[in-house]
Amino acid sequence: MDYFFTASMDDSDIVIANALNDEKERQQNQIELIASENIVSQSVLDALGHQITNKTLEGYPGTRFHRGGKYADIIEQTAIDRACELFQCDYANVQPHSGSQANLSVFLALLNPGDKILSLDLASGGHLSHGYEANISGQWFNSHHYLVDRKTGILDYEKIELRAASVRPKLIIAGGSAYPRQIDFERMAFIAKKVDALLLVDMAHTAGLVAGGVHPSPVAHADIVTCTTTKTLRGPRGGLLLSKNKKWLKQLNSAVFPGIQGSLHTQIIAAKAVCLGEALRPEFKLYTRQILSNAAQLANTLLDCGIKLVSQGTDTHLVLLDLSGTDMTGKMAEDILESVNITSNKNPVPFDQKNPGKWRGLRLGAAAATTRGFAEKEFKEIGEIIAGLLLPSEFHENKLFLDAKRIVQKLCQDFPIYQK
Ligand code: DSN
Repeated sequence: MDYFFTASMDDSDIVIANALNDEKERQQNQIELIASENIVSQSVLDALGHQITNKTLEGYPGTRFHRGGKYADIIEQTAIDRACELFQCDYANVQPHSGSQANLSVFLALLNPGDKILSLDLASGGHLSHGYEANISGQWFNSHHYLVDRKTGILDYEKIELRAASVRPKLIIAGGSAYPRQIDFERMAFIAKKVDALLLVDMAHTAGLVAGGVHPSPVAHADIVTCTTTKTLRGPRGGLLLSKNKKWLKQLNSAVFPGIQGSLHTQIIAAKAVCLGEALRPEFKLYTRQILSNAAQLANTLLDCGIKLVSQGTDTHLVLLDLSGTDMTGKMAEDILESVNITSNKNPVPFDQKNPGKWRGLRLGAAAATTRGFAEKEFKEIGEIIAGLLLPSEFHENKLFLDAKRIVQKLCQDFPIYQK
């Protein structure tokens, strides 16, 4: 008997082998503009596919519940040390399986069911795991939200301060998944302190930019910082917990394990260690600088072509198109872009409707296409294509579509992700 199933996947599981090969081709031939995506290095992939996936471990390095963890301990401790060096903090937990799990463990560590939390409204750029009714955070906690300014699309700290004073939350959350501007973390910490609340910053989208030194770090200001390793940080799918000091170490570690998670995903922790090591290299700073420059180019091109943007631009990797006032919804826009091999996602704009089918926003991000080598010139071309396809045009529509498809194909061929 071949208990080991030694045959290659092509021979043993053609359904999954074909889907995986097709996915690789899709990535090669589409321009990825989903703001939460990136393209990981071969070393990250090697860690993800490593035999260490076979290892079961619970607990933390040095205090495990299973034997055989000598090498996994080296890996997890290295990931912790690198996270602390990269983000200049004294505490890191590298076990959360995702950003949402990282947030949930903060809630378990610091809150009791029914406590009040105050976070950025979803349509203003917040995140489901920050107190939305569809998420456990909205079901177990008494959640309230603050908004961006209706006119500027930018956070109004005086209004946040007033809201905090009236809600008196136990926890304030800053950060989200579709706010294109920098957040004044010092001001948010001041507001939290004034009402005796703790401050959690979720820097899932900007962690790589913070690591690269091109975006202010929340670490010195927040009680706890969470992030994913996936997006601008260019690592595996997973989360991190960070804190400037060890004040919450016991509560946070116990909240992750055994609070909400069981055994480690050892292969993911190895991949996190690799990505954190990559982010410590000088080239990563250059990479993050290029992301910002590319996103600014994309935003300026779209504005020049007459597309409205939430907050009129960006300070980050993220650009949010505001299609209100046109006949187009975000869903229609993502369909059109996908038809020419540009991948994006619909998103609410501030004060948008609740129904995702009617959202008026389209979210774009520059991190993945920057990884494949695109610079300002290519982002200008992409911006012009997007504007041409989304704005009413005097050109013959079919020609516009065919030209866009041809340009995208050429860009993908000129900047391959994978060698054949
Ligand atoms: N939070 C989701 C996003 O921003 O797309 C997934 O990471």
